[in-house]
Amino acid sequence: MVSLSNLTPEAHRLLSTQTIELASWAFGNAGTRFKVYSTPGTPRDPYEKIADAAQVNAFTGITPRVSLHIPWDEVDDYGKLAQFARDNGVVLGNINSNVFQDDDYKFGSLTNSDPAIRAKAIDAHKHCIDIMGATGSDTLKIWLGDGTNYPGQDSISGRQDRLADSLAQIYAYLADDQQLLLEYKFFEPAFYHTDVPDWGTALLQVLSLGERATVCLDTGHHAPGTNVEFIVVQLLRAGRLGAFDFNSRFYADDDLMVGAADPFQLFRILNEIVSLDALDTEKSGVNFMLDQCHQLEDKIPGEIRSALNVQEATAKALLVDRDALARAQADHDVLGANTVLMDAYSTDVRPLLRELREEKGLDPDPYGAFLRSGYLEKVAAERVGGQQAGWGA
Ligand code: LRH
Ligand code: MN
Ligand code: MN
Repeated sequence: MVSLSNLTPEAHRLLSTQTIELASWAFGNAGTRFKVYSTPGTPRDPYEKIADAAQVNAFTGITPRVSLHIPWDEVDDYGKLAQFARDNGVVLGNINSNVFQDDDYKFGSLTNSDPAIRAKAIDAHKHCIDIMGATGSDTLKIWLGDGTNYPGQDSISGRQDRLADSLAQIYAYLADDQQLLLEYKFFEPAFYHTDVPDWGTALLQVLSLGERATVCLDTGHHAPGTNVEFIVVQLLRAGRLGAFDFNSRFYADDDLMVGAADPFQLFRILNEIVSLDALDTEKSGVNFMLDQCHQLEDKIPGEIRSALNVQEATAKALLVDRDALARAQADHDVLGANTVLMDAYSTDVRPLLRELREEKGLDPDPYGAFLRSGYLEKVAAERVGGQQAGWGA
């Protein structure tokens, strides 16, 4: 049975300081275009979403930041919201812009050929940057629904030009200590072409902006069969992997719990992160976040389970015998190298993680401890008419 003593001191430090950001919208009701189911006790406003996110942190000890989506989380006083977060033991993280739910953006937002609509979309991002000033967030995260449904509908090249110009205006509005993340997705809501469909497009766009612009990799945003860890390596090598949106998928952008559909892929991703020394966010600048929707399962337990899945995959990646792997690779020992990876992946790291939590004064079983805490029953009684995530209706 492995224990903490099987980790090197550096691996122990990395595991014990690992953090994962949570998305506020994960705590709202979610569904598909067919139906949004409600969960008793669903948050009714951004304050309640933050309170729920804080529960995940209280029990796991590894999720101290909450990402907001604007305008889903629009409030009058962001300083007050940030203080509320701090009072609950967390801080506000990235600010995500939303320019995909307004009728004006039907034919595009930052890519729109209508100057007035494009200006409105740029202003929406400046508004997000103003909010960052008030919350103390340092990162603006942009995902666009922009694209076309039919060949010939618009000029693909003209849209790239307008996108580059819009992003440059937004980037120029950032303070020197703020940064921009551009997230790509291969399709949906657009079905013929999407304006930022892949890591190559996102990378080209951020490279022309400046050093404080990087790419966000959402694990659910690729065509089936894509080797996601290869993309991780490419972006890290270019110094432009800014963040992950973790989730898992069986078909398209399913937004299921990370590590549920393909725990081996999660391990392979974290293995590359560890091997390229990018786990320490302070040093590498890579922010790890969950971007999930909990349609059937309870949201707080779903987020706890997901955070633990990331932690388990990380512990396994940290257990990979790097010297043995390097030797096997140098010897072209195909099966030997693969065995080193599979040995780590097959290790049951749960005892080690229980020890780590005890070391931090946490309950070794965060999932069970939360269920026993009575919080779900309390909010179900207190909150009536919970909010939809703003997503998937
Ligand atoms: C787009 C996306 C993006 C949005 C979130 C709600 O599919 O992954 O990150 O902000 O979903
Ligand atoms: Mn995402
Ligand atoms: Mn998505």
